[in-house]
Amino acid sequence: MKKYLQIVYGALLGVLVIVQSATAESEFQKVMQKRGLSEKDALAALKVYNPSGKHDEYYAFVSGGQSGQVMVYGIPSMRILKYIAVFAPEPWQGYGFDTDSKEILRQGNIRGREINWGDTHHPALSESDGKYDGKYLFINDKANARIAVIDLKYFETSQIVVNPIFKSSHGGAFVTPNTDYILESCQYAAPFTNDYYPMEAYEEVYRGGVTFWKFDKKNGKISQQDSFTLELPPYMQDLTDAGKGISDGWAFTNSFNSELYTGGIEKGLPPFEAGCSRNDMDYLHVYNWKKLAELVKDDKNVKVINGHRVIPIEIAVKNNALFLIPENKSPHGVDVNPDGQYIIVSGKLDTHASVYDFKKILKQIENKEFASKDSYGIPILDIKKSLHGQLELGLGHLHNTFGKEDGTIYSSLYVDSQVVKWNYKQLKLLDRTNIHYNVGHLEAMEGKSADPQGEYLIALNKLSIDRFLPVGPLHPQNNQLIDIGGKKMELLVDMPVPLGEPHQAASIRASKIHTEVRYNMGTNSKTLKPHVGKTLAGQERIERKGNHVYIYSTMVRSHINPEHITLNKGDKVTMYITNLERAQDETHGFTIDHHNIHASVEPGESVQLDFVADIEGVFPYYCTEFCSALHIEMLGYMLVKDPNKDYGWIQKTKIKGLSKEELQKEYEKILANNEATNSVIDSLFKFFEDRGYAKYPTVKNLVDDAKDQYTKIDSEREKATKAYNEKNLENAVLFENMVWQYMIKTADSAIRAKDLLVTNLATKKSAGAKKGEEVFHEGGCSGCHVVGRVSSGPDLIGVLKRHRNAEKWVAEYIKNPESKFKEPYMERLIKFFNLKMPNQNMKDEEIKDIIEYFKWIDENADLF
Ligand code: RUQ
Ligand code: CUA
Repeated sequence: MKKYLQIVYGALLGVLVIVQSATAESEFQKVMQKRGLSEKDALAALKVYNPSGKHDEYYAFVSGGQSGQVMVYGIPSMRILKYIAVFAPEPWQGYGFDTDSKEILRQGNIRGREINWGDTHHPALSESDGKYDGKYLFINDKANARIAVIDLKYFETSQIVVNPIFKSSHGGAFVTPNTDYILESCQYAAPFTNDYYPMEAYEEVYRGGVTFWKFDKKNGKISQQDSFTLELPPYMQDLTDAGKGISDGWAFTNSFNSELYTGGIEKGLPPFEAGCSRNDMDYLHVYNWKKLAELVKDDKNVKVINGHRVIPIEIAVKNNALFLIPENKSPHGVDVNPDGQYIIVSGKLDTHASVYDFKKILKQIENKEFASKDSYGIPILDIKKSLHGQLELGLGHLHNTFGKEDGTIYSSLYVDSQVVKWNYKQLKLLDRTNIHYNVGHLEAMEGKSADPQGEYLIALNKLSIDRFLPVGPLHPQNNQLIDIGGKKMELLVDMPVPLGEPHQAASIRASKIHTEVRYNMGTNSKTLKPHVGKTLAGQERIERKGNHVYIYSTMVRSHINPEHITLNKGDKVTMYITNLERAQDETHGFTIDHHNIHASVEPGESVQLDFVADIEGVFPYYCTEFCSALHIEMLGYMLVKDPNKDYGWIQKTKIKGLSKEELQKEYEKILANNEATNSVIDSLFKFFEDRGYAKYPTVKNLVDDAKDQYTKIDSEREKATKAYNEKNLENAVLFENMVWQYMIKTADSAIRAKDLLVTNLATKKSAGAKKGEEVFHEGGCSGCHVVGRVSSGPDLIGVLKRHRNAEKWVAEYIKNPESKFKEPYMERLIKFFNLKMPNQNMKDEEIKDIIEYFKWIDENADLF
């Protein structure tokens, strides 16, 4: 009998589980149905969805194309985290609008001209031993042959260098395995000097090349005087990659104009596109950069052009440092595999991918076994003897990225709109998937490093056509995330990119990036040194030297000091602003109306603004970041008067103020108010101490911030008391008001800290209690009930103890409130709150969960 019962009980339990999962499933299916999603869609959503607060596994740094900046998003969520301003002004970051960032932007001036945009193509992460180290990011500007350095501690551009001899550059930025050099190859050949030469001089004077930018990892800067260029024939060099592992010390650059074609469509000649693809073969350039770096030390080996050292072709050839290997015509990407033995060249106009074997290349070089020479005297290796093999992939093969398993590579097919997975060692096709549409670059996680991580792949598609809501003829780009964790590739999600053409992405495991949350007080974020205008609290001042006015100002929630600046028309103004905040994410922005200036001043940062006060008038200035409840009050006035004008007619107008008695009353009122607020703060601080808040770093940060605000009260209180004693009631009221402001700021952080601390301390909610909490909020209960406080309805702490047989009573009451209205206790409550609880039509299951939630509340009653 007992056994029989056990079986029945077990069966019942089983049914219960099934019923439960069936209801869960039906909820799931209801949503799927409503949104028209397949099971595959739902699965993809689960793979990319980050609930609030959950971080991504990888960062992707993506070139912003013609926007001239770099975009940062997270993988797998594909949510944009930041745009890093690089070659173009970015007003919301103050980039190009404050003096310090202008200095960076203006490092990119060319021949005295301001260039305010860039065509960013290839981001590259700094490497140690061929692996990404998370310290720096580099990016090229194809249009103006420039390279920028971005410091990944701050996600800010810290340097721009202009190539002194190239007029355009595509094959950058690519780094050597320890980031000794950043490689930048030229694209459209042109004379190295800045002089005019007709197209007829193409073969003789126009040149291509590769620049080796010397990078100093310690101070994070490119040293221009230690950099140099290898001269190359005008073959229109395209992409580049540095060798690693066994090919460390070498680098590879392909090209697309072995024809040396010069165009001339307007003269009736065939266009470039025809002329540059007439030959069957173009050249892969193979060169030994370590040897070149030695050669350049001897002045005899270099010619100096525009102040920059260039190693001529003949010198490189004479020293066995430069070779060519034929490659199928007009290739595009060139990628060295993780261990450095294989070099994969994309076909573009040929359906084949070519896999070169570095060991075979090196053997020919060592044996001086050359097939021929080109017209510039560069030895040409035999293609057959250099190839490991070729594999037919499809049409429009542009780029490659490496997978985690040995030999796996993913390639993009622009024309076929596909990503193919294959094995470059076995020359075997493994899988193929459609993308939307016309993919250029692609990036598997850390896929170009010596240590690829696999997992996900992004396809950077050039066209999106019908994928998104239409926004006019200019469509967004489409970055697609593909799951490559399994045998088959699975498309997960599309991400519209509302920016330029994002060419290439570089991805890195999130745990490798270590950013700062604030600057040391008074830092120039562009030099990371103390700012000349660093101003601490109490040092605010305005100094005049002739007609140049220097303003040393500070910003802190929620005021700007000074608040009045009076100038003479024509004054030159240098304004320094220091953000005195230490709290995470408390940025202030600054602008003065009508003066085209803007700064974003991050915690601890000092910035400089320069302008001329050349128009008369009254110009409000204000903080542009919503930094506190009193952000809108964070303002001041710049008043510019004309020194040659007579303003004598302006009468001082006086509005009748409050009477003494009224002021006294107001003063007392605010004192009482402050006292009440203070006791709330006291209880919060006591709560923190009692609960050992310091063990929780994020809570501690917030509490420190609260305490920091609180310390500012004393001096305001002193001023208030002093004013009161001097019978200046008006100021006494105002300073007490300031006390209150600091209390509110204290409370603001403290309440956030308390919520966080409570989450940390509370017992774990059961599944039912969790559900119940959701229902409680979504069902509208929280509209009247606040846990821990009497609000428009009673506090619910202890609600399960206030009635006999309370669980049953509360359940019945939620189910049908009216049934209890006549009970004497309820009659009193209804009278007190002047409200009757409405029937929210809760289901039994929901009511059960709410009661679970109430139990949890009672368990943690002392936390509220
Ligand atoms: S390139 S889409 Cu500018 Cu890297 Cu090939
Ligand atoms: Cu500071 Cu708004």
